[in-house]
Amino acid sequence: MADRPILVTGGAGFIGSNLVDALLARGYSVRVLDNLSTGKRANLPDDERVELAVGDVADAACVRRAMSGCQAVVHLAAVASVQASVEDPIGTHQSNLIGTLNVCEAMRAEGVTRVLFASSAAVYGNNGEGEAIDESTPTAPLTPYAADKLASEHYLDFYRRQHGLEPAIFRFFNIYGPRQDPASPYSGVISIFTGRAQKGMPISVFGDGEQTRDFIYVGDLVEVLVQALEAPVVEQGVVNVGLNQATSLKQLLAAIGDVLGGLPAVSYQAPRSGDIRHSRANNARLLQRYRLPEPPTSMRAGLAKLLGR
Ligand code: NAD
Ligand code: UD2
Repeated sequence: MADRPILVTGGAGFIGSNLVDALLARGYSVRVLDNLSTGKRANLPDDERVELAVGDVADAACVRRAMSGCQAVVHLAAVASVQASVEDPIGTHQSNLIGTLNVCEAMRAEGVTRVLFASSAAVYGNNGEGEAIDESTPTAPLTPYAADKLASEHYLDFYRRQHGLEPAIFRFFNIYGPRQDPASPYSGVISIFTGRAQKGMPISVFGDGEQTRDFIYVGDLVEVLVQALEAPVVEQGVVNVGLNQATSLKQLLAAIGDVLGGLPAVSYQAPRSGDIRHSRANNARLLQRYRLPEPPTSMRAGLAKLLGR
């Protein structure tokens, strides 16, 4: 039935709340399961079609209750901090892998088959550095965060083979946009740089600033997620989500300076341990299966939206 809600775990977070907005705009009702550890109620609209269930994906009974009556799942809930997983591998494992298993079990019990999963480019580790990474690039997770993302992918594939689930697994590269919380030191670099620049606070670059990332605007990402929810069938195989564009932190800072008309002091510190130097997505499979906005949101346009310019 069209009015059965879409379950969005982590839906009060950065990506999740942007997805909730896109789902509402398409007439869906949404149930959000979120423990508000980094997500915020304020990220969600006051709309009767949005139900917020405050709870933990590590709690099987809680996930089962949230799954009841839903038509599909977008599983975004996780401790999205590499550093936190290094410092507390057991604690973050509860959210980042046990949570995925609880989602799979609840889907099986409730007869829900479509699930979208937020994996990460982190599963590639340093493999493919300096070239466009495609989905056949061998995985080499370097942290508990990346290991739990990769393990989640394998569990979802088990539930596909054994129980008929239809997982659409996306390896997000670096997502930015409104509601990425700059307050956390482990938030995305664009949210930290723009948040500090707007307040005139000094910016710290970890390394020489020549490291590159494949940044994609959150609005473009959620368009793909909605298409994947509505696709008649889900093709097998994980999908990289990026623009196949490498942007260095120095280029990022220049773009921020252009949009804001200047920058605060920028200092260069030691590189962050475990940091990947270059990351760029071969997004051929993404473009083959889904449609990005034409043209995709450029860094300048994305920053202008983020900074309200
Ligand atoms: P976020 O921290 O804003 O969102 C995560 C949400 O999950 C938050 O609302 C948080 O409160 C919730 N959450 C965390 N642990 C939970 C638990 N145990 N039970 C219930 N809810 C819980 O981060 P985000 O950037 O929106 O990330 C969303 C997903 O995308 C995550 O799985 C993350 O690993 C993945 N991802 C993000 C990026 C990126 O660049 N932002 C890149 C790759 C993958
Ligand atoms: C990784 C994953 C990403 C996501 C994220 C979750 C890759 C390529 N990316 O993001 O998919 O899963 O983890 O946390 O695996 N930096 C500074 N100054 C700051 C903040 C960051 O210089 O104040 C640097 C940082 O050292 C890094 C770059 O900016 O070189 C990007 O850091 P990030 O935390 O935004 O994202 P990243 O790539 O570690």
